Amino acid sequence: MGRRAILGMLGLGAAGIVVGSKVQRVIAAVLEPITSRDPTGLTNLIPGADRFRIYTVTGSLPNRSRAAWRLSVGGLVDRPQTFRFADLLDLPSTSLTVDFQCVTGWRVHDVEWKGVKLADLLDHVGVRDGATHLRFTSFDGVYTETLSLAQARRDDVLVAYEMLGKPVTHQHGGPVRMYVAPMYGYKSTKWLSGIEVMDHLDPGYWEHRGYDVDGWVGRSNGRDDPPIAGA
Ligand SMILES: Nc1nc2c(c(=O)[nH]1)N[C@H]1C(S)=C(S)[C@@H](COP(=O)(O)O)O[C@H]1N2
Ligand SMILES: [Mo]
Repeated sequence: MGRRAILGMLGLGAAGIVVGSKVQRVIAAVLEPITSRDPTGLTNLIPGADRFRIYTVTGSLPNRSRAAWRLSVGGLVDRPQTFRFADLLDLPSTSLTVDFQCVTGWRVHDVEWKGVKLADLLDHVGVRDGATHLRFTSFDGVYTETLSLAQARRDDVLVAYEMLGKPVTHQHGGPVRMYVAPMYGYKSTKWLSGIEVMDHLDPGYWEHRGYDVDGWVGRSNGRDDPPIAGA
């Protein structure tokens, strides 16, 4: 890789880093492009203490308390609702321990997640006939994602409020983020604030930038590995 390319990436990497030492900045900016096959999250990444990298496409890490957090669920549903954090706790909780994998190649094994199955939340509001897709929005104001209704109803898709055995931190997209276990990390919207049930597909942030809408681990974005057991 040419010096110019590395310098360019350094500039790109450093631009969005909002916490961490100078040394971490350099490590993040230099190692990531070299070990990656693609640029998801290349801008705005911070090596986390828990083996995750912290991604934010906006260059900042929104911080909202559980008390201030709201999730609006609307579109093709019988009972549109703005959920407060306590409303989530009223729904049955589900726990999963599975790997987390970013499409750029890093993986964290055996991450504990807890939250509400998206399927349970959808049953609570009642999905109307004609619905085919969901669109997720973030209170970072920029990020979007999508799932088909069938994907959204899987048992391993959570509206998550605990991660790594504790409340989802604001760096990781708390107080509430999506966790779509069978797909690459970009499908799991951080700082979740909206879910709209729709009758068509509206591709998400990274999908407008070339990533597969169906982001199955091992079976998308040019990967032909067998899917990871349990993921
Ligand atoms: N709002 C928002 N959600 C996001 C992202 C982002 O930049 N902004 N990055 C995605 C990507 S590419 C990955 S791999 C994971 C990273 O989660 P982490 O920052 O908790 O490690 O979040 C996903 N969800
Ligand atoms: Mo990612």
